[in-house]
Amino acid sequence: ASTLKEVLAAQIPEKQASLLKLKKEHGDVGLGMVTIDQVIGGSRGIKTMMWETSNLDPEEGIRFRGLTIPDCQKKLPGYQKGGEPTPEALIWLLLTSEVPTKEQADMLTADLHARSKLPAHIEPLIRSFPKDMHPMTQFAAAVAAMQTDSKFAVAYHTVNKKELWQHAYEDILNVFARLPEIAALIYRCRYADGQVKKDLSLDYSGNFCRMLGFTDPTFDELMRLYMVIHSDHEGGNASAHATHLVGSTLSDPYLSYAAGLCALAGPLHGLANQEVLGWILQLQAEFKKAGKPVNKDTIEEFTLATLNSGKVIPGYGHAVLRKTDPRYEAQRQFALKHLPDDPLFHIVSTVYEVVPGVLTKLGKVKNPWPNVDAHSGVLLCHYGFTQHDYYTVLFGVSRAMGALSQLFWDRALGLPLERPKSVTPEFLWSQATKA
Ligand code: NMX
Ligand code: MLT
Repeated sequence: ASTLKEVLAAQIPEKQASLLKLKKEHGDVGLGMVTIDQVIGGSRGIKTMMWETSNLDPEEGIRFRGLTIPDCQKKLPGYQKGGEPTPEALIWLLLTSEVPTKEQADMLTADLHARSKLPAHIEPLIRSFPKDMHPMTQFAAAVAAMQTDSKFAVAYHTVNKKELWQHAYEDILNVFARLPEIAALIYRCRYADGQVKKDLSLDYSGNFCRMLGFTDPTFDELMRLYMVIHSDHEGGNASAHATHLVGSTLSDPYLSYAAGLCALAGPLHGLANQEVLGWILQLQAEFKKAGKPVNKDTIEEFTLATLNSGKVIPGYGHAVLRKTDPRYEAQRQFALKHLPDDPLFHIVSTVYEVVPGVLTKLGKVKNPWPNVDAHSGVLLCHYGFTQHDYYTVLFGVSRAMGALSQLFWDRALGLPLERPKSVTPEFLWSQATKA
């Protein structure tokens, strides 16, 4: 079988030619007008970036290279027959747009394991961080610090720019390979004995779970599903966009993804992963103290109290989606299969029955339905992974697959520096009064 790099090398000339033709022959075709509301309102809906690894439909949700999550579960090879797809298989799909064979996915597992050794200064750096530094701060700092190893940064000064993609490829695969150990070190130093034990006889996720200290094979399956569904969400989400933007300056993949992680650490984005579980635990603790039952009425009261205190309900709403996130549904199916009687799962399900109605009544929330973050914490908790201030790091290990697969194509296609035009409020007023 051809290696991943050989498959990609063979695809590049045709894709470069196609993009050139599109730009040359159709470059002046308009894609819709931009309103003042969109300029003030976080660029919602403006089509401003090309992203090929995935696409998000407001009603249907995400497709990775055209495949829905259930399609991926059916078509991508798993670690075990009939099990969840592996992240390695998804990386192959995201990069090449081809469904890999089991042999190809295994070849990539071996390649990632072979690349996984951290630069010597990374472990002491992580051990030196203050124990109370947020895990996402540690993660972003450690990924940026790995930049000493960047082949792309060196090649920028030494090779023809047409060859840069080869060096981007090396860095990107090295980032994929090393993120799990960095993440595991952060976890083990903060919450355990600081020791990380690898098992390279396993796949990428299985080995990650062992390094974190988890040994249950069902938890390995959960991690495979978790990583696949969190990998990519088209280009406009803040972490993918930040990676793409920084990468467009020809900053290397390490620094580009460190920027993506900084964006992911915000509570309106990936930090919602931790916020949801915090909210549910707070709900549980308050009800226990007040001797209240957990039911639809009490959850509605708690939801209203959160809103009245000027806070958002974490895990609900979305900038693009207008229906329940299929990533939520995939996790719900996992819960129904593996932990149907878990008390926290019951709370999550009751929250799902209550919150959309409450948010709809506010009259301003465009999407009252749950997003990916509304479910993940409860699944992790079930397997004893209770440290919720760490959860976004798992999201960060996963999001690299999408953001960096696209970054590969950004460099292979020679996309330019991203530099949109900003305008002043005076300009907007002048346009408003002209209209
Ligand atoms: N709880 C309370 N208010 C909300 C919520 C929510 N879950 N979602 C939206 N709103 C409010 C929003 O704050 C805004 O209010 P205001 O005009 O007073 O500023 C109004 O509804 C309109 O917002 P939308 O246009 O519906 O949403 P927008 O596209 O601006 O933001 C989110 C999308 C995801 C930032 C927003 O829904 C939110 O804050 N959700 C909670 C946090 C969350 O779960 N984030 C994770 C997203 C997924 N991820 O992993 O990144
Ligand atoms: C994501 O996975 O990035 C989130 O759902 C946020 C988004 O798509 O904007």
